Amino acid sequence: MLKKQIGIIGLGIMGTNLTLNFEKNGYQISIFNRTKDKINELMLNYPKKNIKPYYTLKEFISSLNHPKYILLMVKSGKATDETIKKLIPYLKKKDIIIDGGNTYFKDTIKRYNKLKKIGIDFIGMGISGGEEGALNGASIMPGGDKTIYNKISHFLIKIAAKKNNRSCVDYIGPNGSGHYVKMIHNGIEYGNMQLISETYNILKNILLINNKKISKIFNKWNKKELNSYLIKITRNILKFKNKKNKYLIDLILDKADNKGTGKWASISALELESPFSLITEAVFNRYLSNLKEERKIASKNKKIINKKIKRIKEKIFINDLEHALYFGIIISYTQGFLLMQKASRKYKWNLNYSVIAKIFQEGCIIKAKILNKIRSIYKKNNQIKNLLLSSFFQKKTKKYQSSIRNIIIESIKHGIPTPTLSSALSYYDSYNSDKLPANLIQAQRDYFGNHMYERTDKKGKFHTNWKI
Ligand code: NBP
Repeated sequence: MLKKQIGIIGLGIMGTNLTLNFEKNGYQISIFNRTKDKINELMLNYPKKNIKPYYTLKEFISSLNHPKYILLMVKSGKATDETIKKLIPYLKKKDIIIDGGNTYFKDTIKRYNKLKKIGIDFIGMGISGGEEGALNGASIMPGGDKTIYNKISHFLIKIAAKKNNRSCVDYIGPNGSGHYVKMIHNGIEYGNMQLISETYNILKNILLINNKKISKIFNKWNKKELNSYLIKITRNILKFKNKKNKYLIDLILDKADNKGTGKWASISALELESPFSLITEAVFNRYLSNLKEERKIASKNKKIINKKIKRIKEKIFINDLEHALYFGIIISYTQGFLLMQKASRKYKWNLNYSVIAKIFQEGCIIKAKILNKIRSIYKKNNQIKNLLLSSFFQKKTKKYQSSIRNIIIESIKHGIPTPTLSSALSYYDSYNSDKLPANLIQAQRDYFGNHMYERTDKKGKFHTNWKI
């Protein structure tokens, strides 16, 4: 067997860049794509690389020795099913299919079970980092049988991003767990992006400061605890000017699309009954942003309050904003990791969260300094109930809570929306409350639906005839 031989199907941005990454690492690559154009384009651009193009699936498969390693980088969903169906007649037992697409984890579980029955091994593998990660080192989350992971780990380690000489790849767990973790990664990405966009909006519309200065503020923040890939690219975006010397950010329409992974994560949170309010708010706000025409009409009703905060307060306000953003980011990761904990129990995946935090530390969109802390907290105790119970985040949130309150109050006064910042604080306030008004909800449910209630003074379930 040629150990350094891999077949890649699907030559979109990701497939093409992963092909180049493998090649760079000494692998011989066979490539195939549904339509010929992408194969020709890749071969034209890189004629001297150790890449072998095939124009039929049969030739492509024949070029690989048994057991064959085949990486699918096609559009998730129907395209993945169709490709697997076409592959099966050419495969033998012990051949390995790796799905590197953004696949819904329940589809991965189904495919894993189906292929297992015919002896074909299947790995559902989340990949993050976009085209840059695919080319120079991605964050990789493989799920499936550990024995199969061990067979492919040698090449995953090579193409993964590196952090302090550690590869950002490791075995995640059985069947759909790799794609689940990638889905949560994307959920946290939605949360963090929305939080950052809210702080940008506050700087722009409360402090009325320009893009250049906002970029400098993000640059400063990026040197401290907020250091992350998303803060870095925000800094770069805000200072970017087009050929006409205009800030490009000001020419971009305020509508944000999505590819559905944030929605899947929120659906899973509802199914598993795990609080995921911040990330779901971020998903909802993408939908809200798309109601551009309605918002245009409705905005005529809103009284514009454009009173600039007094200059003397500006420094304190920016400091508060920095802390408020960090507070929000803490809650975004907290809710993401909590949901993974719930899913791990439900699907019996036995996830290791310090390993997951390690994988997120380089090559992916949510890489951030905070992950170092998260990693060490879970390393000490993989079963900690909530990151907010760790002494580090307990102290941080306690210290920064007055900042986030100030920011939200000022934003409300100015009519500036802070859906995720507010959600972060509400979650924190609820989680840190010994008493919530759920006693009243219990009573209401019992009143209209005879649902019974529990008491503080006695054990058991009780019903009251409230209407007399
Ligand atoms: P796309 O998601 O746009 O997928 C394009 C590839 O899917 C092309 O090779 C295309 O072939 C193939 N394809 C389609 Br579309 N329908 C097909 C079908 N019915 N049968 C066979 N092949 C079909 O490209 P991408 O952005 O490179 O993403 C690839 C995978 O990686 C996706 O699942 C994506 O969600 C995931 N991912 C993307 C990113 C990113 O940043 N872009 C990051 C992480 C993961 P064609 O050329 O013949 O149309």
